[in-house]
Amino acid sequence: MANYFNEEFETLPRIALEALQLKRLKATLDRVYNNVPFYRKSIDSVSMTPESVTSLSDLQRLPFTTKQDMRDSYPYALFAAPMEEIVRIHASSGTTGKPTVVGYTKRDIDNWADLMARTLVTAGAHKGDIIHNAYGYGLFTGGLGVHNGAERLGASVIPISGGNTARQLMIMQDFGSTVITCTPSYALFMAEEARAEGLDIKSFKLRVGIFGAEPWSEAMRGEIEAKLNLTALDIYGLSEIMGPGVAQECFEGKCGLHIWEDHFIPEIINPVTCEVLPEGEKGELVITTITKQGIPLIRYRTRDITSITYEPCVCGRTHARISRLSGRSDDMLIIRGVNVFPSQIESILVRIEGVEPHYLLIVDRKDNLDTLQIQVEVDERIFSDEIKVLQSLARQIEKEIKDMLGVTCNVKLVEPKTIQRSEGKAKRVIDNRKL
Ligand code: DLL
Repeated sequence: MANYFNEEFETLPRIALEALQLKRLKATLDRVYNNVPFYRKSIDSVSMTPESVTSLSDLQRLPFTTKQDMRDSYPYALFAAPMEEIVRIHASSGTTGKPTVVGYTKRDIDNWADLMARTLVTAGAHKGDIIHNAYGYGLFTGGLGVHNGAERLGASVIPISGGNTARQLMIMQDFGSTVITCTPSYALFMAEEARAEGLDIKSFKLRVGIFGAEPWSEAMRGEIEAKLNLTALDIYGLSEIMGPGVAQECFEGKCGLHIWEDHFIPEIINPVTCEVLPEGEKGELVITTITKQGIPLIRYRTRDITSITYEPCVCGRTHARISRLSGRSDDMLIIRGVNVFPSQIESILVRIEGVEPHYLLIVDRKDNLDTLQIQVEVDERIFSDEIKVLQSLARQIEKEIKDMLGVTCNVKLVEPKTIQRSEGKAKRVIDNRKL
């Protein structure tokens, strides 16, 4: 039997869960229809009203909300509560232009702390744990989101934020941190730094790692678990919807992330045709928030690719599970017509002996043809081998990628520690075609 933070809501039978969703959806529609001109217009545009929604399936008749809609509403036009009620503002950096801004009422912050505490417990954390929170504090939701949840749970949280890795390691060891929260790429970087400093990170007290905010793979999980000697679990979230704690893999099942359906209604759509897909099919995750006051979003297109299952889970939680996020529909590379996600390449690289999970994909266009170069680090042992050995390893990787994914690439093996490390989200792709 799993530990729960809020057993009643986490194990709500589906009928009760759906009844609650409908009630909350209607209240949310009412709120946005009356407070946000954008939503009044979009709901009017399909000749509906909040009252005309009488079942959950009616949601499918409502228009989507996109990142562009959020940009067009910069900074506050989608807020559904007066500014006097907004107690916190976060923003996501985005790659171009202005950030996406989100506002929270006191109740939103309170719900977030509850959901994040639930998320931590789902990952196997409990009171008495020392949570080393290395997600960045600031406008990014990772740091403060995890922080408030850890306090709500009653665990001891170390608000270390990202950066200064040598100091992180010292504190982790001396303070006896039992849970670590950061991006998966930063976790690997910490392991590497520990090794360089002669520290045996495997003998630290870390028991669980809660990693997310960027795509990663099963192979990378194996690598992290072996290098840090802990159980690595996947956490999902996005600032537009709330921040970390939208979905979490459970310690018991370790198979898919429970999406908290008493606060969010998930749908999976075909990103091209926008039709809603059946259970189990891969597509873009669309989320409707049903408890938020500050900035509720109706059918928000996350761009994240996953599938959903309503199968019961060993942990006893009744909330649906989404599969590991395999990338974003807008991060998908199309190389000579073949669709490739960076995470697919990562899965192949990590399985190959001597290859490190630090890589960079460089896409270019030469003579109207796409080219893909993969720069990947190899370990010191391999790097000091003869040129012939290196060449044959590079050719082997090229062949595996061609066989598995159908794309031709050029592999360049680089010296250990030459690919830039990140303390937050890792940058894996440089697409020069867009320039
Ligand atoms: O990354 C919130 C967060 C913080 C989640 C800490 C987990 C842990 P944003 O900066 O708005 O918010 O970025 C959200 O990051 O749409 C996904 O594309 C990606 N992402 C987040 N979690 C995962 C994950 C935070 N577990 C965007 N796997 C999302 C893959 C993820 N991608």
